[in-house]
Amino acid sequence: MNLEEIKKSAIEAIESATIKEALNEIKTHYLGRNGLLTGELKSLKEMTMEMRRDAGPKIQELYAEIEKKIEAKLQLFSGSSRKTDYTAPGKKFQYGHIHPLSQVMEDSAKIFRGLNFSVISGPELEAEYYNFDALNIPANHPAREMWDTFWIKGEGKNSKSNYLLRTHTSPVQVRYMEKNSAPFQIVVPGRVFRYEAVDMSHEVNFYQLEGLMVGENVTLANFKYVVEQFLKEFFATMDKKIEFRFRPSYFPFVEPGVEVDIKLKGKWLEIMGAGMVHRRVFEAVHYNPDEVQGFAFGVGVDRLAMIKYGVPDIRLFYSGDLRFLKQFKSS
Ligand code: FA5
Repeated sequence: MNLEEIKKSAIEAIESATIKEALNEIKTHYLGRNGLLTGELKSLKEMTMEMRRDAGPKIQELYAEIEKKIEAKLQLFSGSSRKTDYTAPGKKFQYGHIHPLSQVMEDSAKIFRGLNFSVISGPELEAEYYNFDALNIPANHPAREMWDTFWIKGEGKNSKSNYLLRTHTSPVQVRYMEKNSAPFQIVVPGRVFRYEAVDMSHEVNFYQLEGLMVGENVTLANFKYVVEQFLKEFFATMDKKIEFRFRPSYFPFVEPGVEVDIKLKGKWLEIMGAGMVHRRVFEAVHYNPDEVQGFAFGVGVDRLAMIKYGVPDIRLFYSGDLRFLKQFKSS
């Protein structure tokens, strides 16, 4: 092999090496004690002075060039003692997926959009005024006990500057009506907080979807239609027909008030509170209760998800357990 050939084959070998070990082998092959170039260097001894003067620097130059190229490439592999084969197929990237509760909120919002509702949001850190007072739940009223509250430290001067973690999405009704006039129909998906004991159907942190439709002639019959449409569409993928019932109930911000239950494995599970907006709420937002009327509802998103996916315990949604969450991958 002449020098040109050695150079060509050495460079090709270096360029195609993909692991550190291959480079070390190349180094031995060309520059090692019995290497090709080392052999060339040794052969100088047998040459005449004149030939040596010509060939010597060329061999040394090539020796240095190859050494430099090997070192440069070795640098690329430094830092990892693992044998890395850069030609091996890559590891499959694990894509995450949407959390079942987010999915249920998105699905629900989509159904309501289809029913001509707008999707609105409101703050999780809420003023006492919006969470309670404006919803006809004055301070010291026993109805406040319906919602065990996480209060924020620091006394505000009044209920507008006294803060809490909202116990329901209903305060957004007031916030929306303060800024917009009827007629309208909105839904408000969001996170709510309650200072209560956790069990299989109660969490301290959960999600609700509020609905509010106000106009001149909106009635409870309209609510019944909307809720039926929603439940039918939401549970359309379930093989069994879902059964639900309306039950009279009490919430200070509606009159009359109802609760909606869904039958699950022979048992009724409460999924939402609802009713016709109370005139005091309209008065708080300076609407004329003799000119408008409407319905409101607040549905438990976690409960909807539990029913749809057959999840027996609400705590599973917040467990962060991948064995649980991965089951919702294609949903
Ligand atoms: C309310 O929060 C009212 N704001 C609902 C409402 C809105 C009534 C508009 C009238 C008009 P309630 O506390 O019942 O009501 O909660 C509503 C739904 O949230 C319940 O039906 C249930 O599905 C769900 N829910 C309540 N507490 C919890 C909890 N701790 N964990 C999970 N879901 C809950």
